Amino acid sequence: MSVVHHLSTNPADRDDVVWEGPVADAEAFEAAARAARAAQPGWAATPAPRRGRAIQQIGRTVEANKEALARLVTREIGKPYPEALGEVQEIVDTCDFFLGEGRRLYGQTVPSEMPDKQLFTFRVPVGVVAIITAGNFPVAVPSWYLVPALLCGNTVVWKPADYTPALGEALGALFQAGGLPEGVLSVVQADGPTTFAGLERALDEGLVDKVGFTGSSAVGREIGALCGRHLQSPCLELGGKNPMVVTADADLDLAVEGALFGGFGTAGQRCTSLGTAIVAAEVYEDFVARLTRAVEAAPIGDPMQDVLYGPLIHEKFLERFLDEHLGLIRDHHAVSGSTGLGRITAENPRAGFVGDHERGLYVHPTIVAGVRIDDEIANTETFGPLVGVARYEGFDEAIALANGHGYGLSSAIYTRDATTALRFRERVSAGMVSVNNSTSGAEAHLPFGGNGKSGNGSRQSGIWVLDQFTRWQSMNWDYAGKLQKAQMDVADVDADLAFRLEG
Ligand code: UN1
Repeated sequence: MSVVHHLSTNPADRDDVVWEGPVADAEAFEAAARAARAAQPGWAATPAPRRGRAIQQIGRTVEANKEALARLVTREIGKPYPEALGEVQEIVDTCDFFLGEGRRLYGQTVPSEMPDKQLFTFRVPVGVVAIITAGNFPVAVPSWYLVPALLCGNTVVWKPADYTPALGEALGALFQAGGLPEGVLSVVQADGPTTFAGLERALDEGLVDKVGFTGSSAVGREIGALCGRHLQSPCLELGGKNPMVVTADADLDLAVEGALFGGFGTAGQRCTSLGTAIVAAEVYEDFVARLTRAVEAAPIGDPMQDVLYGPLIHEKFLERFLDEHLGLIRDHHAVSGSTGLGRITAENPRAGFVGDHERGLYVHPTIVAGVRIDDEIANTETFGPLVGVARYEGFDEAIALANGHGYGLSSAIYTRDATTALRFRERVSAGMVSVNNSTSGAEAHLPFGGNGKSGNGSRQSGIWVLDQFTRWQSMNWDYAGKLQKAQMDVADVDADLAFRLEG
């Protein structure tokens, strides 16, 4: 049998090999799920405060390795170093939140409708959890799953993105060093189709009880269908086409700053990245001109230097950006923001580029103005440094543009009017709404997730994710010493329903 190898290279320096090693086949994935199944009862029997203590130690271990892990994030996916530090901080924040949950993980006591009887609820672990994550947040987003899943008493098989194997190994090692018992978490390096086949086998064998997936809507649909056949509802965090509405009364400087970071930060490769800026006709020209100036002036290049964004994460994102997303630009659009379009090369240079563009996967930032509601570009997630700008006349049109694509992850409105902000909150289909802030940069303890093509309604982070990784069990305890029948042996209240007030 030939052994398949993963190879990851630095997208800012293609000669720098970051990781090379054998990858798992479908049997190996299934075996990991079997080992997780064997370890699960022991971990579930570990008192929750002790599991919380393990989460605390993991948080401290990650914190002690913050710079090293952030450097590896920059090296393996080209995320600018300050953002990479933020990404690692997000793991620490997640651990900080959940370490205390080990001493809460509350159930309830509930009154019974009968005497001498008491009702209770308990959170119980789901069992074995399979987590499959994307590489744009190669360590923070996995921690959103791993930390609460482990805290709740589940064991986990985690498949990192196939283009971030070094980070998968590193995060797995940090969790292990933080004191997890053997077999509680295993990291499986595999490609997508192999993982899918392995997952299918594990589900058939009854070895997996819950799936968490962050990635494209297309793959999410497949995973949702597979899990549905096994009567499971996965936690799905999928794509976005995140709108930002700019009203006529908005602070335009603030809106431009938000569009610059939301649209071009992380080279537009967040699921929360800005898709289309939807701008009131009165300020449309002004907004496009200001955003163009800001994007033209933004430093782009070597992610270890002070830049707005570095390379695209991997060849597959580069190819898709060049071949598919830029191909959505039409004659009625106006393109601006750089000294070229597409890949940055010697023949197609970017003025002010920081570092050596020849070594990496760099593309020009692209503003596409004149976007209309029926344009493909208004309805397609363009994972990369590309922002559409559409003009609107009335609020209804702004809402139609904001919701029309069928995604519903993040959204933003820039306005000085509180009523407009609240109306937007009410009518936008997104699971997350920013007011006078960009679409990206959600804090680690608010519910994170989307609707429509962005997910199946699951939410991560904070207390809300506990419902993904535990199931409610209810208990009733009758100490009357005789059988009391619910709904039947219940005393009624005498009331005079014919009673009316005088006059
Ligand atoms: C993602 O791109 O999958 O809200 C997650 C944000 C980040 C997380 C993005 N905290 O932009």
